[in-house]
Amino acid sequence: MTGMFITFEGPEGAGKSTNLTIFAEALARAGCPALLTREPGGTPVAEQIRGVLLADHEEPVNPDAELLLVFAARAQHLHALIRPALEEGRVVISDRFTDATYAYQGGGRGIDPLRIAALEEWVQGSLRPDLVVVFDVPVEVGLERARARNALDRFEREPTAFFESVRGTYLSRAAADPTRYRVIDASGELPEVLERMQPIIDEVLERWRA
Ligand code: T5A
Repeated sequence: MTGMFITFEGPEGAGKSTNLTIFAEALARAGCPALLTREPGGTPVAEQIRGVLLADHEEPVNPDAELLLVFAARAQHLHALIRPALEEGRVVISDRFTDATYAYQGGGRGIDPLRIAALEEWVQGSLRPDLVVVFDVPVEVGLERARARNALDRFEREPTAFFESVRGTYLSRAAADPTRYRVIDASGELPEVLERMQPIIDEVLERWRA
């Protein structure tokens, strides 16, 4: 692998998608065009799995089924999009990746992280993001933003305790590996958040040029 793999993470409404676009525009202006993608999804087949994951169903979705669907989508995404792009030396930025599985299926649903780690090893081998940017926001602030934007999906209707656990998992994973994780306080107005993101843009450009 010769490219650079960056993921954007955080609880609902943290502003990942908004900031990802701005981040990528800044890289492109500096001559570093990145491939943008998202999870669940990123390829036609994986997007269909995303549809199943986010939709409402009359039948309750079993947490193990949810976990396996997430990794099925990821296997396809890695095979058809991420690995080929990294092999071409590209910078790939994904709106969510496996940290979201630890946060939502692990922290939120209570699945043993060792089971997630086993699937991570199976589907990804040794591939891990080079950089994980965690947008941190108090749960209520993020949910308020998500509510203001559109109708809530299956995950967004979970209770507050679920999202507290999601947030806590992100923060503890980031604290355990400061070389790969960067946490951004995403609670302020957009210009403030952008200012906090600038050192990370500079860092990525420096690593890319090296
Ligand atoms: N999931 C995903 C799992 O359970 N397991 C997994 O392994 C994976 C990969 C994906 C769902 O799938 C789950 C997690 C998710 O619930 P999604 O629709 O992609 O669903 O959900 P999110 O990734 O959470 O996307 P959101 O769009 O909800 O959140 P974002 O991207 O963090 O927020 P964004 O940028 O869309 O902003 C939300 C709103 O806030 C405004 C924006 O304009 C927008 O309206 N905003 C701000 N407002 C004020 N101040 C700021 N600083 C703002 N920043 C953004």
